[in-house]
Amino acid sequence: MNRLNATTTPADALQHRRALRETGIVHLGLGNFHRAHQAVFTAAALDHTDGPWGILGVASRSGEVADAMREQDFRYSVVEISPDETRITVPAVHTGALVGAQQPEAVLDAIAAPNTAIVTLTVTENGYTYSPRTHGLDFDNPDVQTDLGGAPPKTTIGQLARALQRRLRAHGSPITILSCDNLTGNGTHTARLVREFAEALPAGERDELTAWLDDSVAFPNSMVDRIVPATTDAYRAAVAERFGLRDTVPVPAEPFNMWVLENRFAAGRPQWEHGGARFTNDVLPYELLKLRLLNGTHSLIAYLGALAGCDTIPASTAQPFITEAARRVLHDDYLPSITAPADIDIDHYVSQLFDRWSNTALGHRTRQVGSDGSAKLAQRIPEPALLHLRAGRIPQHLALSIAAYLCCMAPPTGFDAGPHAAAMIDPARASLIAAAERTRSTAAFVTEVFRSGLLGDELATHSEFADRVSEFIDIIAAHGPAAASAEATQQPAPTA
Ligand code: CS2
Repeated sequence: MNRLNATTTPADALQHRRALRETGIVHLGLGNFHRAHQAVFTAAALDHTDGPWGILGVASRSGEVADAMREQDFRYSVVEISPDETRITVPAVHTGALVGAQQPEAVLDAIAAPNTAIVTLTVTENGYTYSPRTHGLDFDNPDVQTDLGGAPPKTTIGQLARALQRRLRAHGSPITILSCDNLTGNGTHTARLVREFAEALPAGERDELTAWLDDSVAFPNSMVDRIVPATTDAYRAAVAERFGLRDTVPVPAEPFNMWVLENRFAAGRPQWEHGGARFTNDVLPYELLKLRLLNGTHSLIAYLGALAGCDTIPASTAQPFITEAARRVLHDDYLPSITAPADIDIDHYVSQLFDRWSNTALGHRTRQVGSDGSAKLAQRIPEPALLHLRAGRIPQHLALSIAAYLCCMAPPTGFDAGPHAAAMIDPARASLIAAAERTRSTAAFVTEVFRSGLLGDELATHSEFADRVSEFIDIIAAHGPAAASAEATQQPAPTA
């Protein structure tokens, strides 16, 4: 079977037909999310208006996607999947692919290149090397220290700071750094981390870089949304069947796609609005809406689902007790913590969420959403939990979320969390297991988890919340996730 490439791409699948002449964007994090989100918006922008907006994609470590993209002339399919239909398009917006760990100098040069106007990031919550305690740069991280020492950078923040330094010395033209990760105030957060890196440099370097950051580098905030599972052979087969072509790196995605950004770009941007992107001066309400209602609830569904033996998110929401827990965490715990943006019809948004989670054709796995919980939950849970706790109320389903997470990571003695929980990858897993082994009771374990700063420091001061987490862990271990959910949902909903 022929390979998908520039010659074989079916004309009606191609999202835009312009010849890409120039690279204007360097993207760090060449994973599925970027390829089904920003790439698709960029293709729509180019379909409307020509511009120097080719994307050089940088994978952090693995060469799998970069190599395949090179072999396919940077073409790949986006397989948009719903129970009713499968739509396949080829965005064709990439002009190159690098692997950061193998070509660190080439990445710095690409960001420093005069025609690069934007660096976009999807490096996941874990990729920002920040301390959950201070939210600042994690100076205890050995990679941060090596990067500060001047070695070829390993961390994203080191990469950005060193590349900006190179750019400043070469020509100093303005540039935008656009985070597309699920972090509150992702642009502001990235700006802070890059600045802290710059401030830790020797005085001469520090002063020139920090002054230039203020003058010439923009860090807009953005909210990104599209459910994008991992690629499986089923999607490769869908492309083969539809096009008669072999694409080894297609990306599955749900039909829904949303992007809300601040319109603060230092050196121009593609007209992403032609793909449906919205520009606003205040992204925060959209970020909180999405991070809490979608991502926060998603985590609870994934952990309860995995513990109940469910492989996928739709299989989980098909269990009435999980849908009920999802409904309650969303309405009782998350919704009161946000102010919905004026143009969002909240009832419609919420009912769409439940439809999106029950997209059975997509097969989004509980282990994918459940992975990296240590970094994800820190973005999703502490702030809304604190709002309730300060008002004297225990957010039952946030406590249940943490309990279910901990049961997946460090299953209590004698409790089998099952294969889906075991398959979740999390950098904190080893230390959570060690903490569970060290402590003699569930309560002591939970206290230690809170004290470790994983969920920030303030939550650790609310022992009534830790007690509830510990009770839910005991119920899960003794009677299973459905019994723990029943216990949580029995508690009355808060009165407004
Ligand atoms: C999910 C997100 O894996 C997760 O934690 O909640 O990846 C989610 O699917 C996306 O943010 C949807 O936009």
